[in-house]
Amino acid sequence: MLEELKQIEAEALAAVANAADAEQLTEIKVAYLGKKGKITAVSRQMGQVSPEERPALGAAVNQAKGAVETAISSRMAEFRSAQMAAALAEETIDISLPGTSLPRGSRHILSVVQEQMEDIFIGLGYSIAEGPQVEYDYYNFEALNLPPEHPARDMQDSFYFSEKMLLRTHTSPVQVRTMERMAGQLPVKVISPGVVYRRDDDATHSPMFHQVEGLLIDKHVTFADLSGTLLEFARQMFGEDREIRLRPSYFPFTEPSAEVDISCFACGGKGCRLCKGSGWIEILGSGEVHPKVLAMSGYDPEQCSGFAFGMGIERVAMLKYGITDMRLLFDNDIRFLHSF
Ligand code: 2U9
Repeated sequence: MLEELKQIEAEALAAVANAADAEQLTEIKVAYLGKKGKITAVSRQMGQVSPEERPALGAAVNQAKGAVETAISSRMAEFRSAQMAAALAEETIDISLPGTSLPRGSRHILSVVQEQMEDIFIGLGYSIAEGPQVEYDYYNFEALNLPPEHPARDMQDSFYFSEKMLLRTHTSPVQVRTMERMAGQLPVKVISPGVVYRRDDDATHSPMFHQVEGLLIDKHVTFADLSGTLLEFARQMFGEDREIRLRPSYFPFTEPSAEVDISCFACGGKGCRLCKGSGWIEILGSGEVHPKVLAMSGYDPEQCSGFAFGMGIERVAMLKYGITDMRLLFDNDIRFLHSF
């Protein structure tokens, strides 16, 4: 049987050496080492051999298997590298051809406008403050002097999680938290950009929108500082020949309060469709921080004063880019988003 095995091995090695391609090699592998292969058949006859001869035959079968396997793998590697060399010889790459261009994304117009606004206030020495979107009733309302019966506190107008927690309706709580953290130190000079939530939904209101609010507290901060700051903002945002107009208004957290209009950048103030003939466009709300609001967060209204303002980023973006429906900003239609 040993003799027969030697012969089979020699036959297999010769076949491997003569194989013309990878397919033939695979056939050879099956014919000698497969389930019904010749070497496998010899190992199956182990039972018929005397116990004394068995170890020698076992070793010989393993040796023959190993030798044939090694020969097949090395021949297979030869075929593979020849195949690769042929493919490479055939392939020509013209490196002067233009590459395949990948579609490029663009930044959302709201992010662009938010960053423009941030840059203007950073230039005026403000820092950016951020805070949670899920807020305590205390920071969102109470610390801002909104009385318990104020309509904004109604379930109809705000999104509540519980009696004490809600989605912030403005970014003012970020400024309250900043005042607490500053513990009476001066100056406080921050803007808080971010998303806010109100139960509103039509062409000019969305249940989720964005604001930039600002707060400056220091010694001797006056209404003139507020007016000068907002004029500078209006000119950087909407053009250097803008004027602003302040109209008396009311907010619980500021006293006195003012709505701020900018001279229309479409007609220069003469009156047109954009400004509805008035020459002015309402852009933000503002005022001197209410003494109660200062005191509640650890600032002595006898020692310092402050101003605050707030505006909607969507409104600024819509005005600047002539967008007539706020919902377009949130529809995620790529044709709209790419158009800026
Ligand atoms: C503190 C004290 C006062 C922030 C202010 C406004 C006026 C205002 C609206 C503009 C359009 C909200 O997005 S909008 O609907 N905001 O008119 N916001 S004063 O006053 C503050 C903030 C924080 C501690």
